[in-house]
Amino acid sequence: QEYTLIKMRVQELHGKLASLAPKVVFLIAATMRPETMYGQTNCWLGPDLNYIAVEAKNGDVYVCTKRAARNMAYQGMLRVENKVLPIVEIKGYELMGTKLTAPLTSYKTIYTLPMMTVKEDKGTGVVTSVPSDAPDDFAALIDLKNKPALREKYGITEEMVNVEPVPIIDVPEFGTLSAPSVCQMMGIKSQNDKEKLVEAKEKVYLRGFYEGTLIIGEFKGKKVQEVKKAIQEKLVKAGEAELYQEPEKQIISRSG
Ligand code: ZZB
Repeated sequence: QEYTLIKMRVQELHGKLASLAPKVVFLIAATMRPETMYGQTNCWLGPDLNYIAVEAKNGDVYVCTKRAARNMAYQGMLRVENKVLPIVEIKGYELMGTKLTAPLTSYKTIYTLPMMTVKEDKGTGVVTSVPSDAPDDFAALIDLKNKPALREKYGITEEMVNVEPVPIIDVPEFGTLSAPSVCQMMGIKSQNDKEKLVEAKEKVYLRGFYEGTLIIGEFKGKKVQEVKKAIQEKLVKAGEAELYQEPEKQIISRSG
């Protein structure tokens, strides 16, 4: 599994992250869809997951799960190789509402928000949200917009969820907002509609990849299939992303 790791820069270091100043700190999101970064509206963290901050090769600080940090250490992405030295340990809920700067998106600031289905054992435990093209993201965002109690629980303000899906890819039949259209067609109203969301994701994923055309950015008018690699390379060259491999299966040690 090859992921593109998207570097989302933390704008202000608060709470447990304050001790990291003056270092530059990034939340590191793992994606299979670098071409959708034009449509990022927020970043998802699992509120109850454990995250750590580790020193990257160039002295910056990366925040992700310990499991992902270990993989990064073995891939030579961290200052210290082959082992994990956490500088800070922090729970997802302690990072909610963090302001981030992310590449390619038109939103100058995006916020970290809670998503209950973020998996600890996949990617980095940090997920970039593209509600235009990912039904899971669209459903989770709707929940936060519709449920004040959910926002309050995690200290999320209305301003933080005041974002709309951005049309970035045109898909035959689904239009330029595939995830919202498919969610509407299937009657998906919340992230709790789990079975329907699996089906929606499959539909949107396949059609978006094979038949989608970008309608934004320097590759506007090109097929997703043809430009995915170029967008990934462009992000890596600009220092805004890194490549990361994930072993298919691995033994997860509890001690770390
Ligand atoms: C941006 C994006 C845009 C994504 C999209 C999907 C879609 P897969 O193919 O099943 O392996 N993801 C990454 N890590 C996690 C995690 N720890 N927990 C939950 N979700 C995670 O899924 C890879 C995708 O799952 C990644 O790509 C990421 O969301 C999410 F338009 O990043 B994606 C129809 C899907 N569209």
